[in-house]
Amino acid sequence: MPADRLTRTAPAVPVGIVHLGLGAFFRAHGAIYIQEAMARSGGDWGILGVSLQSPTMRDQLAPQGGTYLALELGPEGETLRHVQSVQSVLVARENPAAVLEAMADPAVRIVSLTVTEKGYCHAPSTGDLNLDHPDIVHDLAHPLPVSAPGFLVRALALRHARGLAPFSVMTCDNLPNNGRVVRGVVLDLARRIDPALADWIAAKARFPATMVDRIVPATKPEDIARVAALAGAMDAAPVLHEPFRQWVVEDDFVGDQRPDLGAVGVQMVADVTEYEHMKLRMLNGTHSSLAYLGYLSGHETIADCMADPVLDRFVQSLWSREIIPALTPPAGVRLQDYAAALHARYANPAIRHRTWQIAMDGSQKLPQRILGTLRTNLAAHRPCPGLMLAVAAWMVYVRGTDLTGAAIEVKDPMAADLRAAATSADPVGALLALRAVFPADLAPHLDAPLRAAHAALIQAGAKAAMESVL
Ligand code: CS2
Repeated sequence: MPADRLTRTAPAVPVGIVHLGLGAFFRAHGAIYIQEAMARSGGDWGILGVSLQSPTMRDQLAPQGGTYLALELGPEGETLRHVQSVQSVLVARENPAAVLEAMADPAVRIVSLTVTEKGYCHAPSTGDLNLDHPDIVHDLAHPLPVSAPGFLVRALALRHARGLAPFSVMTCDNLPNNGRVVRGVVLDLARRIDPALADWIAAKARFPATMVDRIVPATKPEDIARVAALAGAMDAAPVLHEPFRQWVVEDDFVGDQRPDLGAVGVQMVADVTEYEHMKLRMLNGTHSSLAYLGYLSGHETIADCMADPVLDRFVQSLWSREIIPALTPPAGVRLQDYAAALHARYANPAIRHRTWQIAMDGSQKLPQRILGTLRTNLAAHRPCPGLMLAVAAWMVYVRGTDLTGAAIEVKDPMAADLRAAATSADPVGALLALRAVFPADLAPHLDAPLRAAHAALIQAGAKAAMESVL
């Protein structure tokens, strides 16, 4: 491995954005767009990254001046980029006061977030703030927060007290109406701390919704060696990603202050809803379906799933028979073309995106990815055996043992409750009773089809069950 450590080569840019949740996805998506927007149109939009929990990212990036390499993996070739838009990284657990001060800096006009679905501390089935969440209980009682909503509220409180304008809160997580969700949790928390603060935030802050898309598998140890060999310099935290990218952003920022994203291919729109539905249901909905059914069929990655003719036909049938008929396309988009493009992206053999990684946090993902489509189809009396099988596969997966009895490491904030329900005498009934996942009005309609799908999986196995619905 080369001995030289990657270093910053471009001058530092003053910080205009604080980003909460500096994971691989944002570094391979938003940070690259923002770098391009500054190169094209200027502006002091340097990014200060914040890791909410772990010091790892800071420890990896600090010796590299915040910079890192992004390796684009196309079916026909690779492109390496040096990303330098992140200026430095703070660790919230270590020094929450420093993070609040950074967010209260008058030069900061945007706080963006990729904190994953569970980071919003809401009930996925309703979008409401979960007041029993331990981090929210903590943040109501202490001025130095631990949760993302807590940081947003306490930083906005500092700005309010100092007579500054609020920042725009730009969520980049895979949630439907993500702008509305983050606005809702922030206002709810703020109102319980100081009603006048909540009124000010409601009147003056902005929460543009966004739809984000790029497939970015978690970086593996062998990737680090490969990128170092390509670059001739050691990067402790490279990101690997597919060529495709899309970002649709509601153009609603405090004082119109934002990087010139429109100049670098970001779609700036008045309403992102139809794009979000399309992406969450067509991409993430099939990703999760392939994750559970693919894992139970013994496949390690999405590309492996697509090389299996049964899963390939299954996912195409999900799109054409169950998901597309239940969607309203954004203006000018043909959903059949969107599905064909997804199919090619999934099949990209250079992207090793593990089914296990996508299967993570299913309790937070199923409502917006799959249950919304099921609801629309039930109302239209349209059968959806494939998506029922996907939900049933999740019900098997969260037992913590696959269909052969081998152990699965289930990662989910509700893992203990899921396992207890999934291993009870009535797994389907007990899981359907979890109101954080299944809304009360939907659950009874899912009962019979899910029992049938669950039984088919256990009796016939994942592949035979999928074949039976094709
Ligand atoms: C994936 C997403 O891990 C997951 O749940 O479905 O991260 C997916 O790769 C991205 O949303 C693609 O834009």
